[in-house]
Amino acid sequence: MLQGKKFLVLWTLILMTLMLLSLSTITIASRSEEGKVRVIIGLRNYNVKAFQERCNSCVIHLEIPELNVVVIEIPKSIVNYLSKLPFVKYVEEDNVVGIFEVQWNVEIINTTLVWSTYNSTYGDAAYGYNATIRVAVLDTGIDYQHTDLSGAVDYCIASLRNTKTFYKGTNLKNCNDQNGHGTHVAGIIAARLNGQGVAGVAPKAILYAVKVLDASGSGYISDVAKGIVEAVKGPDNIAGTDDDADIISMSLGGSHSNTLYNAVLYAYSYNVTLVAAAGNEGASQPSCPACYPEVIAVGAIDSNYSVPDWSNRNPDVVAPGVDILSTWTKNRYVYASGTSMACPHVSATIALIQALRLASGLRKLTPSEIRELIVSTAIDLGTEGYDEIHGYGLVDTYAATTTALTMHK
Ligand SMILES: [Ca+2]
Ligand SMILES: [Ca+2]
Ligand SMILES: [Ca+2]
Repeated sequence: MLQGKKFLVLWTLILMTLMLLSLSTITIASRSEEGKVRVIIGLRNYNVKAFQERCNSCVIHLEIPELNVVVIEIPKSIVNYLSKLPFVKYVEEDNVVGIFEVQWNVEIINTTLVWSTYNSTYGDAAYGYNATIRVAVLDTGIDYQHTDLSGAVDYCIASLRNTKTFYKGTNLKNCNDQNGHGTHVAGIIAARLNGQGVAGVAPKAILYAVKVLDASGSGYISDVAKGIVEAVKGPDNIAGTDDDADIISMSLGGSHSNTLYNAVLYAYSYNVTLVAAAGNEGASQPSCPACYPEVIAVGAIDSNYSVPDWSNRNPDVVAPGVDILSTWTKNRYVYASGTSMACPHVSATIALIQALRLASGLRKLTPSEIRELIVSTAIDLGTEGYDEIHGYGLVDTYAATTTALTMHK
């Protein structure tokens, strides 16, 4: 209260001085920002330069002489008083104009309907959280310090070109992202629903960062295979336990490899669902590991439901993959395109499915059940039924989760 009163007295003095248009300057002691509001002052018969001269210790955050406005921070209690001053045309709050946190890509697959429908009954499971559900992101690492990924990563597996660098543990620094790609993918899955930045499809899901690609975005097939095996085993190094990854999300691809396929089969045998990007070569078939029948292959669509030329044909399903806004290194947000962006939409959808299944007292679905569920609930696009451009269609998070809660009871 005292602080507030002091503010008021101080500011009244300042404003009275301004009213007198005295040539003396004003000194304002620096204070805590508490109780202050950022306002735009539209000036009348008085230019910005003059305002500045008479208030040279005012912290003017911005001035736009062409519009005769200045931006300053003042105690909320004097806004009304200020607006009545003769040289003030108007005072308005300088509100934050943000991007919409929930972007088109999350809306178009009906994810917000999942959140709003199931949150009241199943709590955080509606946002992809369950104590035992983990999505392993095999990529360039994850910027785990990004404010929009706060608490999203709880384990690191790094297998990068050299067995000496192999790491498995909770020191997330070893899985930090020097590229941005992995952080973008992680954000599409699990960026937090926190009123800022963007939101992922499963904004309370927990991730394992599995760094198998280097700063340039490439890595050996053996690193990917090792990453799959280690993600399956999880922190306790035993496959088939609660801490195993449940979903392995692979926004990467290349040619067929026996070793890679065996790693896929290993994961599949432990009921880990695998999802991969179809690839961006405009090829007639998905690249590998998306090429394997045990892996859900995801192609890209844009916001007009069109599949770009570069999205490899014959995917299982398609998901948003053109101009997707997501998290990036150094706390940034970046638009990116590729089947790499499409893949994590499906991975996150599966996290929602499994978390909701467990929350409702049902068992987790097996990879083959998940695949059947994802393709059968997809929104058919293009020619009726399966077609080589859209696969079975656009993944529908709401239809998939709703069906998941009624099947295999
Ligand atoms: Ca957010
Ligand atoms: Ca385990
Ligand atoms: Ca179709």
